[in-house]
Amino acid sequence: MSAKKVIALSGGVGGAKLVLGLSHLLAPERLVVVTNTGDDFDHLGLRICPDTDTVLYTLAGLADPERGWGRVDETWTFMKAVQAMGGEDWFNLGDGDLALHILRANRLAEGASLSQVTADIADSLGIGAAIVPMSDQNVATMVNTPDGALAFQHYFVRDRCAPTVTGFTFDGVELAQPAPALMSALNDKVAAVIIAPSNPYVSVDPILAVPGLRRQLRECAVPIVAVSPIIGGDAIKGPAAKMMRELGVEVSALEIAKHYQGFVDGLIIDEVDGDLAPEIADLGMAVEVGPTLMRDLSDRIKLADLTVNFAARLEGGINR
Ligand code: FO1
Repeated sequence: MSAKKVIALSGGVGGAKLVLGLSHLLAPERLVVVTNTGDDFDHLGLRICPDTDTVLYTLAGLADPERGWGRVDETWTFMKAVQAMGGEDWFNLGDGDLALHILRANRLAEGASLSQVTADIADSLGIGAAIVPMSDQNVATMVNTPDGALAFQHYFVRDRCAPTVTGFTFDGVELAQPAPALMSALNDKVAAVIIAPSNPYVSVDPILAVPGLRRQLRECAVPIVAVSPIIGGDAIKGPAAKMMRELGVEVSALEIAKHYQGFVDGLIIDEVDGDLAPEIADLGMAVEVGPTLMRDLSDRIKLADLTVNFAARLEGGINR
């Protein structure tokens, strides 16, 4: 795959784990990580970008290993003070995390774009890979429920994913354009597009909903491979399995394959799901079976290696 770029589409915690593996495998100038901004929202006067920040903290070695989001060794003086003054306290901003939020809010207020600010923060944290929010225009994932639509963080954090999900909309996406660094990556030499094992409905679909992006990724004419976030009929973290049940689809890697059918060239599924491989292949995509559970750094690097090699094997063999 030489010096060509690898474009990875990622949500938060699960996606960031594979991205970390990729960052150990590829020279920094070869890795372009496109982050979901559908989870972003304004809170206490600050622009919060959870998935982008999770990727930043993970690649900088600053992420809290238990929570997955926010910074390790965090302190919570700010939140305690907010609580004491009767402020909104359902969304936790640690003291160190607050520093990032204030720096970002300042830059945005000065007129910098989200992708410029993110690139500068990545640089300041010593991250060599390009971390690119999918768009500089605001997109807001809305979770539809029988009682109406909920803003994503209200659904996810405030209501702890309890409401029943009936569907999703990505408010503002029709006016969104791919971020400039993503546009230029698409025009560079690309080796592969990798979809991290992130929630397909609320982490990957918002990225693919940016007008023209799905087509532009296909037009790179390189293998597009996804890693299933469903292992053995369950999601490792987050509400993906609950969402699938509520949407009336089977919680299985086969359903992930159906979701990405027509867009991806290959899907990596876990060894425990190996018996699904023939049915997935019947959908018209290549299947790779391997260990996809990422417990430690070594697992992350191994899965990244499997993913990059799978894509490399598909190169040239793609029927487009
Ligand atoms: N997730 C929570 O479950 N509770 C929180 O209080 C919370 C705060 C938070 C602050 C900054 C940040 O970047 C992320 C934060 N997250 C929190 C995680 C985040 O909202 C979700 O994990 C993602 O949006 C889903 O990918």
